[in-house]
Amino acid sequence: MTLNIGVIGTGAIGREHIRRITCNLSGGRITAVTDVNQEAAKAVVENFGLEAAVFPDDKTLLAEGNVDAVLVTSWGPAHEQSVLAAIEAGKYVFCEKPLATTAEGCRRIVDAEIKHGKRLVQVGFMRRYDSGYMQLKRAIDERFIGEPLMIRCAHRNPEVGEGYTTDMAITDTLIHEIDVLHWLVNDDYKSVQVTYPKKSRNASSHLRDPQVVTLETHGGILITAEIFVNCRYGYDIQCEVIGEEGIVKLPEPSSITFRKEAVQGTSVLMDWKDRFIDAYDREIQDFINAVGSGKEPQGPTSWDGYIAAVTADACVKAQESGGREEIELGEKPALYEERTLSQA
Ligand code: NAI
Ligand code: NAD
Ligand code: ISE
Repeated sequence: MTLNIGVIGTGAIGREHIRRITCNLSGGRITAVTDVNQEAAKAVVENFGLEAAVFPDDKTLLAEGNVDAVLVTSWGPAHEQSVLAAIEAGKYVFCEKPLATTAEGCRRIVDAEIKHGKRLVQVGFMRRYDSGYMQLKRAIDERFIGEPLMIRCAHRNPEVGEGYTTDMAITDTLIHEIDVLHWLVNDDYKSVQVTYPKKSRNASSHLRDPQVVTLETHGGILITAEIFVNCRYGYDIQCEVIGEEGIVKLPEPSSITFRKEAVQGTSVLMDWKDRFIDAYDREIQDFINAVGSGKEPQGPTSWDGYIAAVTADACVKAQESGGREEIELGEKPALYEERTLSQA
């Protein structure tokens, strides 16, 4: 069966996902689109030659569109409303991070899904589908380095726009580490502290950049994550796990080495679209495969979106207080307990 998909938000990543579903992946087609900028939505239909209807808003798309599932790729503050409307309409949803911009908003989504009685939502934490992170996960699960003790990571962007604010280093950027690291080590966060090194002159006047976030897990693992969004030289994601019996490190994206004009080197990628291109392909294909055969989505859940939001809230509080802030998650609802594909 071909899954009919509606897209809510046809900006940068909305267009990327439409491109991959239309040109690269199998089992899905775009049948409906909407964007607050109606011209952007119309342009997408034209540019990709889609046989898709353009709707004025998410509610109309859900009510009148020929859709089995929707992708929510609008900007973060609009996600909650669209995801709640999709759950109410009983449609599967792939929602880009963040699931909602507040923990309360994520909790409303979790509660709506529990009321519906079945998981419908997958959150776009694509790093879990990246082959490098998958290799790290396998090594840790197989106890290749014994017990993990520390994690050192860095999330660097070449530059950000004027609209990027200090809290976005957490809610927009670190949110990927927040999701992938607790998954990697099967542990929950306990506390966080944020410190600010010397500020880069390339950062806008209102932005603290870089920042160092120190997270501690209940199991005692200490994580230091550097966020540096005006590093200029590239889009660079680093992760090193230090264990009792060895160290495992995220592989660099594969690339030719060159010798030219007295330099021996390797290029560094500049864009998130390229760095995680395979992971985006895999996460969306996995979503299509599961829901296209009537199964619950198998990727990061609404509860994972909630964990990320609660943790991000504590990180933002720690940015402001300068002190150590506690992270309290509450009990995981039964709907989100681990299960195999055949049980879903
Ligand atoms: P964008 O600004 O390029 O696109 C967002 C689009 O959504 C715009 O066209 C806007 O008009 C539209 N929009 C906003 N609210 C809407 C609503 N209520 N209904 C319909 N359309 C709406 O933003 P971008 O970069 O595409 O980011 C979108 C989302 O994707 C964000 O949540 C962002 O965090 C996430 N993202 C995820 C990445 C990842 O690595 N997983 C990378 C980049 C973005
Ligand atoms: P964007 O600004 O390019 O696109 C956002 C689009 O949403 C715009 O076209 C805008 O008009 C539209 N929009 C805004 N409010 C809307 C609404 N209420 N209804 C319909 N459309 C609306 O942004 P983007 O870079 O594509 O990011 C979109 C989302 O994707 C964000 O949540 C972002 O965090 C996420 N994102 C994730 C990754 C990732 O690595 N997973 C990378 C980039 C962006
Ligand atoms: C963007 O929204 C992403 O998700 C990228 O992966 C991240 O590197 C960037 O900092 C965010 O703004």
